[in-house]
Amino acid sequence: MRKSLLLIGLAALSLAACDKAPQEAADLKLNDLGYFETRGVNVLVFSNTFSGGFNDEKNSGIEIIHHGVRTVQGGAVRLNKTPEQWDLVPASPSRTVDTLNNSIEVTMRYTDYEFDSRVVVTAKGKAVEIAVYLDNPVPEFLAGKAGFNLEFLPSQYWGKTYLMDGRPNRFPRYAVSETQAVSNDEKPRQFKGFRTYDDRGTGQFVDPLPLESGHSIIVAPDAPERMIKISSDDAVLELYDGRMLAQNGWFVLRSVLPAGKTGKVVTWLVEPNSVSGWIREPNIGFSQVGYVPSQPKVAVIELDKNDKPLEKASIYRIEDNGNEKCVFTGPVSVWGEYYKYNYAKFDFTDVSEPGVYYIKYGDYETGNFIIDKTVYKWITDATSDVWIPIHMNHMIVNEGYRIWHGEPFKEGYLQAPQSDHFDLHSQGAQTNTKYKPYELIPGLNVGGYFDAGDFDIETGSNISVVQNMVAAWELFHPMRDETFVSEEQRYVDLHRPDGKPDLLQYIEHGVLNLLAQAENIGFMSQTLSNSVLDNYHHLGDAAAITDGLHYDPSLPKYVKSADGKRSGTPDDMWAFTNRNLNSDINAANMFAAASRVLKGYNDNLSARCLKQSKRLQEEATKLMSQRGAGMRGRQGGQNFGGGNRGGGGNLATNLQLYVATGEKSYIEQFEQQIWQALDRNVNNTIRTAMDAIPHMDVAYKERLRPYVEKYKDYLEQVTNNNPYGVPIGEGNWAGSGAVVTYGTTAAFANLYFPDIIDKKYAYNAAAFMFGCHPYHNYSLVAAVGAARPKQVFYGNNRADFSFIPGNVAPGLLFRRPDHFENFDDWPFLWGQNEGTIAGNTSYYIFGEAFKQMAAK
Ligand SMILES: [Ca+2]
Ligand SMILES: [Ca+2]
Ligand SMILES: [Ca+2]
Repeated sequence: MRKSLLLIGLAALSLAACDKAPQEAADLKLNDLGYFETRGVNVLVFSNTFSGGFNDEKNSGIEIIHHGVRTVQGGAVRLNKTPEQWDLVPASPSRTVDTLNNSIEVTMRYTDYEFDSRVVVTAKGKAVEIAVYLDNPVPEFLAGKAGFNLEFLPSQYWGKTYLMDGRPNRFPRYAVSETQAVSNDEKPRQFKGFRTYDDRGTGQFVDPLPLESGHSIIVAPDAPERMIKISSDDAVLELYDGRMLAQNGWFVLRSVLPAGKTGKVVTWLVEPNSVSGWIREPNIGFSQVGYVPSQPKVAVIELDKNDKPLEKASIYRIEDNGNEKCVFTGPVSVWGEYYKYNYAKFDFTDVSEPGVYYIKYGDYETGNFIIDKTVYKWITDATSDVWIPIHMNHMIVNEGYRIWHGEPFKEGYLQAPQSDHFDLHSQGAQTNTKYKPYELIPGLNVGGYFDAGDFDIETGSNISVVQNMVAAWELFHPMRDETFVSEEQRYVDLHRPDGKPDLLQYIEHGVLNLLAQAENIGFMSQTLSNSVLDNYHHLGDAAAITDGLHYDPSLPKYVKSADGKRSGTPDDMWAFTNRNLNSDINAANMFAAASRVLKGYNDNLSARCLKQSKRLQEEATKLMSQRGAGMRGRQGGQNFGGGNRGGGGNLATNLQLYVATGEKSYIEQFEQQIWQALDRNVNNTIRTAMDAIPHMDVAYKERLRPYVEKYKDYLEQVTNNNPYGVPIGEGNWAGSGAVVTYGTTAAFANLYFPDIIDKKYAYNAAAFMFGCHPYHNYSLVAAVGAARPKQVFYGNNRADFSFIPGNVAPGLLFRRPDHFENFDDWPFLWGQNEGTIAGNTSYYIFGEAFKQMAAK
């Protein structure tokens, strides 16, 4: 099929003989939402700006959503041939939509170089003209460097062909083209002056050379849904492969801006092919994990606005002789519009007999799913047996024949000097510790969990990890033992029982690092993180990030001392020690809880936890009252209720300390605070309030009832907000975390108040996570969902287009103004595909609570 299309495409272009050129499509028009639109083609012009938290997030500038897939982005004046994440991005101080002239104008500014430019995009029939204007010539340093760039998603173009001035070629599957080494003096400044590369003492950076150049390119003539024609009379088009510098690079088409010129300096005509009469295939959302017989079962069908909803859909059963039989046909009810698509629902709750089924909607058949009371039994195992132990820092982690990583950061952590950072941290002028900048802080290279797709210890995340695990232990006592953990050997072996419950070992491992911080720093650090950007973006074995040798500035860079213990390479990690009292309070809360759980398992550690809990609680409370009203709780009402500070401590901490110590003063303070907090915000506080139920009397639970009723109103409101009935976030980081939190609280509310809170809210959350969501219907949890989990995630093995089992993707990323997206062939967009240790342990707790609820 592919081959014949290719032949026809080339023949049409070169011979104009058997003419199968695309049929005429309607012209591109500027729509009410401020982008250019025709059937299957959306051209967005800075609907999404380069203002994300992490510089170039590959989500901005001029973008093309081509037959439902955002295959092109990054259209802007850029300073690099193939921009990396930390290369400078332009601010866009103004954006003007001119409906009269069918055009959008955006100004761009690079403040580092006082360089301004404008881009005007105008609809011209089936194409857009992109024109770059300069009011002043390109600054001298940027002449020959600054250009207009447009980036193409590698996974949607590799293997496909292109024609540059008629010369046929193919987009490479892997980056193997050519580069040159150029003096660092010629490199445009990177984000905050950091450098993404280690030049190994050469004084040179790597500069990619073009794959092709010319005045006209047709990309993907062999794939009508991806075909785009681009031409320029006044500029040369150069095609680059961004993966030569960074695995997350895209194919880049660019034209250098001419030196010394002003006015209209570069003009491109860009014509994305529109497949005549194209209608996006329905996305039939259902739970890939399956359903228990008694639960509601509703598929959500996402439809192109040009599609007509069918009246009925059916359920087929796969019988034990392999035959397929229609067992249920029911009505499809239209839900309505939600952003760019139409939605309909198909309720097949009546199908409850255990078995293997699939959904048939018109000609579309879904993958199969199971109905059985056991389907949720395994939903947390990949997370607990594989993802969590692989993220144990300062350990060797083995699985069968494979070492996931060696022992990282053997040289320990240095006191951070005053500095900025690339992962949203900084170190102030004061260290607040007894250590001088660059001095080794002893004892920190123990325990703890990698943050996410990176390898730092985010203290806040690690605190919530221990809290999540303690909660899971106390509520569910999972005795699962599939992991061997030896802190003495610093060795972890997956799938090897060692007679100890894994969860207790994981709590111990988290606590070891946090205690080391409290004891050696005196309070909680912000983070233990990379000191240099050129090893922050590491992909692969965590033990290879640093050289394992203490940094000795008296040695030349790249040189080891004679005894082999020190090196002149400044790669040691840093501890960032700005003191955050909220973090200390959270840690006090966590240490109290951990102390309780570790008692009888590791008494020494338990006692140290309790000691640090009390000390941090007292110190932080005292310092807070000294700082007075200037100090605002940053963690929101749940963790730091306003108005309670004078009373000392926060809600959740007081509860934890009461449970740990039995001291009445803590619970009295908790009781003083909880009702006010519930009055202020029931949705954020109800979970903490329910956590107290096992430790309080019956009257307490009864007094909670009206708040649970109020919480139900909120659940109902969310249920009707969108077709999926869960909170759907629209931030730069997609919203799975909020869905998991929503589902967890709803599951606990059902467990404690089954007469008020129905199970359906938590079922909706689970279905969303397991495939019933926009864009595609894959399970967002790696390796969970028998038929079709997602296949790529932003883990530390993302360069292999793989995943770490049990990872939970942030999921459906919202792109302004109306597009949800989750790439499953391109792992590198963290806002869609990265899992975090805090998020994945929240999922673990959700899964445990949900399993209990479903089993009841
Ligand atoms: Ca991080
Ligand atoms: Ca174990
Ligand atoms: Ca080192």
